[in-house]
Amino acid sequence: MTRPRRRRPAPARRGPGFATRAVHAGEGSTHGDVRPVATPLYQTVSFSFPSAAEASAIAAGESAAPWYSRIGNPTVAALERAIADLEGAESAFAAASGMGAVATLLLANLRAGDHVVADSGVYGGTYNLLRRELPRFGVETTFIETNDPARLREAWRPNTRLLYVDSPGNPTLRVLDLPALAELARARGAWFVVDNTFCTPYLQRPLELGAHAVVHSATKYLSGHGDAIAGLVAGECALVEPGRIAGLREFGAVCAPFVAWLVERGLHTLPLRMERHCASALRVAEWLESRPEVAWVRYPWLPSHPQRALARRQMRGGSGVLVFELKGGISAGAALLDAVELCTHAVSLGDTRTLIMHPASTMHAPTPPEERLALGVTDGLVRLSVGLEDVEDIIGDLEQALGKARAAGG
Ligand code: 4LM
Repeated sequence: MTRPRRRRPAPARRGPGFATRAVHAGEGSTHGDVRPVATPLYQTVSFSFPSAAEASAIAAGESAAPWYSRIGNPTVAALERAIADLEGAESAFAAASGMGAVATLLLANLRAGDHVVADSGVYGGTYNLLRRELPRFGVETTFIETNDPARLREAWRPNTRLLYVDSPGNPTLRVLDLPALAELARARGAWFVVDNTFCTPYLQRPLELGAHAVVHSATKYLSGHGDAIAGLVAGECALVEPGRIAGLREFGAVCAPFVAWLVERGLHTLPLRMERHCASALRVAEWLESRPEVAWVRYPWLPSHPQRALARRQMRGGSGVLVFELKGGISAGAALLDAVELCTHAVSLGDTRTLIMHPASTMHAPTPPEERLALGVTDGLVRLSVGLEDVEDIIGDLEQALGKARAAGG
């Protein structure tokens, strides 16, 4: 009699990996008997009601069937499903832009008398919304460097309902201790919201580190090709659903179906693109740091980054954005921007193309200089979003541009 062979224990089952989910998470749209492989584009305003009785049920919310694209559209829903999956969120909603997402989330969840603590490294548009617009509705914000526990304690008030940060900050690239901030916000009964635009869920998952919601300018890495403006919020239902239901219906900053289609398609290649952005940005950052014309470079994966150890704990890579300042200050920076040929002098980031820009004279131009400096945006700071071109060509272009800037006396 042969002894039964001992079976090897089955390998522990784990769910599909990130790249698999990036390709498949948006699937599930069907149209009658037709079973499209790619996400179908429902470029329609309304959906006809099958009968009067069903029309009433649909309008009353008793059925999930779509009926009007401001309230729900299957192409937009595919994108929402995909980002919720990739961020590990209960729920998600898509909006017309990153700012549409931020504004919808905040307006749907805050009320007059509430107080927000925000990191001073938040994106300029978010800063303006919190600093200049929301006070008209009775919502005050205190901006601080949230990595400083003493300042954080000092800024906190009994009515602080929300802690809002970007990590890494735009354009300071300051990295924040997300688990520590989550613990503090949760202990004090406040929401913790993280703008995850720079990292995407491929490099950083704030919800797993304790955040209640993440915000994205999907305009950037998620869509990835510089041809779509969109925003996303993903997180706990308690925070996301008011944004989706009241926020989008009444405030109306919905994502257009074609844009949602582009972003969802972009997600399929997100892991590949992010790997390349990270590898090339690190090479460019190291090269810039070795140049005599450069005063300093900041990139989360450089040993010289002040929060390098923290970045390596909570991020999988440094992403594609770096900032630097030339020794010749603002005039040298301007000469550099005029001299680049391959790099495109434009705002935005996360594009296939390498984009270079000067925040003090563009994004932060409306901010008074002393306020801007307090946000870490120095006069000569240049921001580079490293694209998907051959890295030798990007470095070659910067080299020739630095040469021209030097010749111009910068
Ligand atoms: C830029 N950024 O930096 P929409 N959150 C972050 C951002 O960088 C942005 C937004 C939200 C830039 C735009 C000109 C971290 C935008 C706002 O632009 O509304 O999709 O995202 O160059």
